[in-house]
This record gives sequence, C-alpha cells and structure tokens, in this order.
Amino acid sequence: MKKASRFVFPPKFLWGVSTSAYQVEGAANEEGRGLSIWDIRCRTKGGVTDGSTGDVSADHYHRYGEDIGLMHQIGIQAYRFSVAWPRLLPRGRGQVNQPGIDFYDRLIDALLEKGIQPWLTLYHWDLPQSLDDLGGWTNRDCAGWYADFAALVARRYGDRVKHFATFNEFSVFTLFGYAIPWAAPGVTDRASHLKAIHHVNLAHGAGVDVLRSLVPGASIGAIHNHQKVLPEHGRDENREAAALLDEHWNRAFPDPQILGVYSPRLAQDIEPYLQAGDMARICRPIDWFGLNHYGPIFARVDPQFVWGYGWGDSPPGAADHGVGWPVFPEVFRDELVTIGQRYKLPIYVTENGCGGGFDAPNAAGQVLDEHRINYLTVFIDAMGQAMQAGVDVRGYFVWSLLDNFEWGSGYTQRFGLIHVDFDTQKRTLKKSAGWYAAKIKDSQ
Ligand code: IFM
Repeated sequence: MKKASRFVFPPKFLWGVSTSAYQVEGAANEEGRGLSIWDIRCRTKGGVTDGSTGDVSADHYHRYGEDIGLMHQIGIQAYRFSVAWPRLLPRGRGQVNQPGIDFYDRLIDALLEKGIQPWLTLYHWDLPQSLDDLGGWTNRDCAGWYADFAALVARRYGDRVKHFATFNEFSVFTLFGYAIPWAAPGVTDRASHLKAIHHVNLAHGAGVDVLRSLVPGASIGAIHNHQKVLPEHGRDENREAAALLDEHWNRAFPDPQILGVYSPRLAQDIEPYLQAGDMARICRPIDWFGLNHYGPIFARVDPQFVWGYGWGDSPPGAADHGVGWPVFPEVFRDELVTIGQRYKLPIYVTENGCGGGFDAPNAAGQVLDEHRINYLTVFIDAMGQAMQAGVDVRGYFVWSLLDNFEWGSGYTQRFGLIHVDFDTQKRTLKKSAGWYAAKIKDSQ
C-alpha cells in the first residue's frame, strides 16, 4: 500500500507557545499587584493538591528577558500570554497600578525586538478578589468592569499588540468555579453557574466591541476548550450526563458568541437572566476561533455534583503517553473538522501539550521528555490531516513555554518545553524544545 504523504504546513503557518499570568509570573506581592481569586484559592484548605501557590512560580515577571531569549533560540514566532487584571487594576476597577502597566510594556517591547508576535489574552482566570467580593461573574456588572479593563489594555498596548483573545477557556473557569468545586472561586450552585455563563458571554461581546473600536487593525478571537464528550464505557445510563456536559462545556460559549443562540436546554435555563438585546450584545463579529484541546472527556452520572454529571474513566487500555490523560489524536482531527464546519472561522490551536510530573534533568543535565515529543508529533500530524481535509487552521501554540503552576495540581504537573527548577529558577531546554525548533524550521 502507498504510504500517505506527510502534510506540508504552509509557510505562513504560525508556530507559537502559550502561558498565563498567574501560572508563570510570580511576583504576586510586588509592585502593587492586587489579590486575585487564585491567591485566595491557594490559601484555602484543599484548594491545591500540593498546597502550593503562584506567589513565585517561574518568576517570569523578573525573568521574562531570559525567557524571550529562549523563545527566540527555539524559533518561536508568537507568544500568547495573559495580562493579570489585578496587576493592572489592583481592586479590579478604579486606580491603575503603573508598575503593572510598565511590566507588560517591557514584555511586549522585548518580544517585538526579537521578532516574536505578542498574542494577548485578556482573561485567564485571575479575577481580582475585590470583584469577587461583589459577586464576581455572578454579578451582571462584571461584564462592564471587564469592558473597562479591556479598554485600558487596548489603549495602552494596542499600538503594538494586534492579536487579542477575550478569554481563555470559558467553560473551564465557569463550570469549575461555580458548579464543580475544582477552581476559584469554588462556588457550587446551578444558578451561579448559569449567571456566570451569561455574564461572561456579555463580557466577551463588550470586550470585542471595545477592542474593535480602540485598536485599528486588531485581530480578535476567543479561546474555547472544545472536547468531544462521550458517555463513560459507552453506557446508556451515562448518555444524558454526557449530553448535558457537552452543552455546558462545548456549546455554552461559541454558540451564542458566533451563532447568536444558546443550545435548547441552556436557552431555557438562562432565560431568567436574559435581558432584551443580550444575544446581539454577545454575538459580535470575531476574526478567529481559538481551540484548546488535549483529549476527549468521558462523562458519567455523578450525583455528588450539582448538575448530576461528573468526570468518568477513560476506556481501559487507552494510550496515555505516560501522563495520565488519554491520547486520541483522531478525536482532535475530528474536532477541528467539526469546529471548522460549525463556526466557519479560521482556527488557531491556542493550546495543546503534554503534562507529567516526571520531567527532571538526568545526570548529564538533559531532560529527555520523549513522551512529550510523541504526544506533540501525533497531535500535529492530526492537525495536518484536518488541514488536508480542508479545515482552515492558521497556527498552533504549544502549552506551555515553561513548567509552571498547574492550578489545582500545583507543581505536580510539568507542561513546559523548558524545564524550570523552582528552587533555583534555572531554565533547561527539554529535548522537546529542540524537537519543536526543528519542526518550525522544517516548515519554513
Ligand atoms: O494549564 C492549563 C491552562 O491554564 C488552561 N488549559 C489547560 C492547561 C493544562 O491543564
């Protein structure tokens, strides 16, 4: 049989890496930064597996120059980072914190100097605690506070940054923050979850309008964690659980934002919080769909959680490349096809990557993360197959540049292309960084 020829990525295809503020910056108590809901979560019993915090993390706040140098060495073309709302506006609104503003100025300038495109995400989960004290995303006013924050960012950085994402992974922080208690602020209640969904959608729409009006030539997208939801063990009793989780996980945000509708069950549930004109406020034209994907979800009935569904087990024997997450590159390929057909926007894969707690330098000081290379190889191949089938994918960002604070898992998971020794802050390029460098070079 003839071997299928390997897909050749177009020369304009963009190769990047992603991080987020709370996960890498550290400097949590420096230069006027306010508290975020994750600072509080880290200090709540049981909030983080290893009891750690993002107070120091990879110290990117001080070491961004070195990190950008390493990105340049790898050949990375775009860096997706998020701005910490509480660093710019310590109380979420009102007084601006000048040192925080200056930090992102320096970061952006240093990226541009090395020819790396800055891709700025406005919100990656670190809501200022002062706003949570007022109800956070359950308060409709939060959409307006977010729009003001977006305007500050647009005015300050829009002369140099042209790529903006309004939010990262809407359904993760709303579901785990307000229904299933795996993230900040740790509320568990159906009404709060539904309000958060709707208000975050309103914030997204307002953010798009602000960016569009203040940044000439802006390319604006939103980042969704879209993952096929399957009933655990294919059992009928888990089908309804899977269908409802699918609505909350995959449909609650892109459908209203891009198609202007909530899916049927959500439409009913959101109705009490809907005001005249809301759907038009949410559905604003955007330029691209950001997809974060790691693998499918297996759902099961689970009465301990407020919606009656929970996370089930992967099928026995599913490959996991040693990292504990099932590896299904063909599901990724199919997701790209589905998203391309349903939302009809260019797609950027804004996160994909491989964790694992075991990356450590060997006696020779090398980090030989073959599992990550294997993972990235099959996923990038799957993306190529989707593109061959006609899907308009324009870029790919590895999660993540650096080992960092992995939310509820603390420092027990390492996702970086670059190993960080959290005691000394020494950076070591893992074998996967060299592999990614070669991949980028080959496709130019
Ligand atoms: O670390 C996270 C990131 O913040 C959001 N997407 C998934 C990553 C790995 O779990």
